[in-house]
Amino acid sequence: MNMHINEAKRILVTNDRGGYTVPTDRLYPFQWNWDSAFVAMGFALYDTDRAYRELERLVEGQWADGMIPHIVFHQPSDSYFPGPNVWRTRHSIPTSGITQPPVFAIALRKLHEASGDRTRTLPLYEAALKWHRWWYSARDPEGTGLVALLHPWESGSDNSPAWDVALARVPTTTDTPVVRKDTSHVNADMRPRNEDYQRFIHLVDVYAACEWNWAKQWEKAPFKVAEVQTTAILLKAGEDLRALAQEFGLLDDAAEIVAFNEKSRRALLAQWRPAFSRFVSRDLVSGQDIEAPTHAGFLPLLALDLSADLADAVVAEMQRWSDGMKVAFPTTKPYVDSFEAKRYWRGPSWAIINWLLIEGLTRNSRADMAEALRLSTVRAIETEGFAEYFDPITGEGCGGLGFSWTAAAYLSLAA
Ligand code: 9WN
Repeated sequence: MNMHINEAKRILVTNDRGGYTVPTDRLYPFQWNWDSAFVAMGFALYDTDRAYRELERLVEGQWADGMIPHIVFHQPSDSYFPGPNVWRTRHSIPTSGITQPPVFAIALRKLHEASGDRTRTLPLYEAALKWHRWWYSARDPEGTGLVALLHPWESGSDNSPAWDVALARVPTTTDTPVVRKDTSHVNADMRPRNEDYQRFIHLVDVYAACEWNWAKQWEKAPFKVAEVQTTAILLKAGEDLRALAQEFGLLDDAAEIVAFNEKSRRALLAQWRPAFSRFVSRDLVSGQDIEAPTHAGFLPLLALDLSADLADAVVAEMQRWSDGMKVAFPTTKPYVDSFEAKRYWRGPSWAIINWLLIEGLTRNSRADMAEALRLSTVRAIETEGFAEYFDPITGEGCGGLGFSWTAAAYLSLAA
């Protein structure tokens, strides 16, 4: 058997903390939302019971309004900032107060197909539907079809150049002292800057002062971005949720989900910009398009069936970004001013983003590019190990090591 597969499984065992998986030891000592969804897809390939546990433990953190938080603090740890005392959310199990990309229902459908266990899928399906309803009410109160993020951490791509303009408006003052822990685990040059952290925590202070009431937050938010990557993931997850509703004979639910999906499909298509050959997000504070060239502009491939012309344009642009890279796919267009090959979401390649892009390329019948990206990802991991992410130019593994979602991506992509 491929020894890397054994190693990937071993990492998932090492990072197990009792039915849930931490992203990596010390740097991220809690349960993260979209990390767990990717991990569940990895487990679904060989241990469906453990995959269900991963999602069940995440749902323990779900709020009464339907939100599934981006972090569930199951057990205390002092190796991460900001912890529960900064979030001040007063949920029965301590959680953060913001969310993360809704990969959950994508994982749930794959898991259900692997297990056929309706009894175990159904409560998770209900949790997912509540969460999708939350997205469409709390994060799109005007019914545009694009859902908005109120914090860069909600994107999962924390310090992406996509947020530079919108985040610059957020003050650097904080009521909470910023006591970073990440830079004691990982080289500071690979992490967001101090100024970013001050703004991240300013936003947490603003929302804590709203007592985490979503309507108040919507009104007060100094950062509000209607985002194409999150909407694309929500739409794909919505398609999967609808398939489950249909299979379970829940026809009212299915009709409700179809309406969500149609709205988002139309809205995403309207964000296509031919001049850039990609989709763009919108800054809801300024009303402007976000033109920064990041990978998010290609993520709609995951959820849309593009016309041949559009797909050709997307693939040609993706190829231009990939040319000369040792490991595709760069999260920022190589060599523009904001590109930094090792700094987190400002250029590096991430196995989970590649995983989503591969699914999108396959859906849109671009098998050659999907295969090239798959091979590039698998090779990077086999050469450098299960790093958090990779320098696209040198291929070097960066950030945390023994990373759970890189292991899960490998299990799926190497198979
Ligand atoms: C904040 C756990 C998480 C990922 C995110 C990634 C990073 C956290 C941080 O780590 O974010 O949520 O403290 O840097 O950006 O995508 O879910 O792996």
